[in-house]
Amino acid sequence: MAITLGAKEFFPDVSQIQFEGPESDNPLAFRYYNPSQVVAGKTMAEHFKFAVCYWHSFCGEGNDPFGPGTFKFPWMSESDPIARAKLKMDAAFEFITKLGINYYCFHDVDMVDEAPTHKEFQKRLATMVEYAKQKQAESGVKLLWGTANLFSNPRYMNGASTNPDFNVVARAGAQLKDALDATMALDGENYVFWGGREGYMSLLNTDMKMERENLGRFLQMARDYARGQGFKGTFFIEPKPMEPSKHQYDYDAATVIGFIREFGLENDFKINLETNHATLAGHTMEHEIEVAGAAGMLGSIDANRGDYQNAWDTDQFPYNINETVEIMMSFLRHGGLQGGGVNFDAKARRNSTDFIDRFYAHIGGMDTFARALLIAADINENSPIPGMRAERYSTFASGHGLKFHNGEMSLAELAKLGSDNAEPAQISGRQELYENIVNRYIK
Ligand code: XUL
Ligand code: CO
Repeated sequence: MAITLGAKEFFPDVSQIQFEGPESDNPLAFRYYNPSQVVAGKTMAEHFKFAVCYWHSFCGEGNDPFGPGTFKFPWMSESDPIARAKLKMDAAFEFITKLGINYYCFHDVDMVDEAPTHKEFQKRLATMVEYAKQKQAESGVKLLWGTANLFSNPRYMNGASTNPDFNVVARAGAQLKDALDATMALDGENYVFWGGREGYMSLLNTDMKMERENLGRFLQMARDYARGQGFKGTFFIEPKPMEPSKHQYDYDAATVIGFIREFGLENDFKINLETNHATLAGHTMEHEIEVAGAAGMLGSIDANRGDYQNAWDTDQFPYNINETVEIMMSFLRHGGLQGGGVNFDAKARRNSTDFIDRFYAHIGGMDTFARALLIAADINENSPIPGMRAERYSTFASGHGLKFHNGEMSLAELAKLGSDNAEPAQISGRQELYENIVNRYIK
């Protein structure tokens, strides 16, 4: 069947978004994101590998628990599911290309509507994978990661791989295999597991040990299958503490690192951290980056932000410079992302009803990250902070401290030093001075 690519222009009022510098007053331009600019040894494009997510930008219509969607997508009037999915993909690739973004991410069911049977959905997905292959080749846009949506369909209400019914686990396996195949067919660079319902609502009816073990088996099977098919990319687990489950097994970075090691997944899996998931877990995003980075598992980022007054996953676009500077300081400290990129898992607000709002949202998010990168690199290269941090730990740089840190000291030796030495002098942590320096560099 012949495929007509990009026949219609969906956003004729928007041309290619360009870098125009901080003084520009053009709302459809970048002020800080200059893809070819080298910062801390890499271009901005290489540091970030920004990605547009299909689900928020091209599927979510803005419904919330109190009302239906407010967005009117131009392809919705098309009644045939494949024709509708192709129009949506045309619009998506035009949008991604006009933003100068090189990557996208999807769930299987974002590509095309679910079908009455699994076999029928397989056919639909295969058609859309072929179409996406051509759109990628035509535009140069690449797939950062694919994933299976194993949480929306009512069959997954008690979990997917952690479901108490093996029949549902098997159904999830069918969907997982197809999503892996789709990701590999599109040269996806990574594959993500976010388990929204891989947790529990009540411990009264839950065998947690069995469910966690089954989740581990499911991930091992995914790895073994994809590696057997020649997949070279990285698998990511995306932590989130709750929502939709009361408690999710992939609670936060520290929990996921333990899980990865417990189930022997450490050679193939890293972590995809999401800002609003970090804050739901009672952490900052920079805390999560430090935890993943220290374990060598800082793989990818789902960029968004929460709301300080609302304790749910609001998925707003990044906007806060101070917070993003701290994120980028941790990011640079750990040498950036391993395999992944910065995916905008973020949605325009329900009352931001025009498509242009999605352009503004991505431009703002990209500029927030770019500006924060510039500031963080400046702090690293020119401010007193790296020196102050090194000085703070200088007793471990040589002598007894180094011996202790390297594991070359017994407790008896440590205790003798502690007992023989005079009471340690009080040393200030100087937190307020650090904060003042960061603010001074936010220009
Ligand atoms: C949900 C979430 C997901 C994952 C992919 O909170 O972040 O969109 O990123 O399943
Ligand atoms: Co996410």
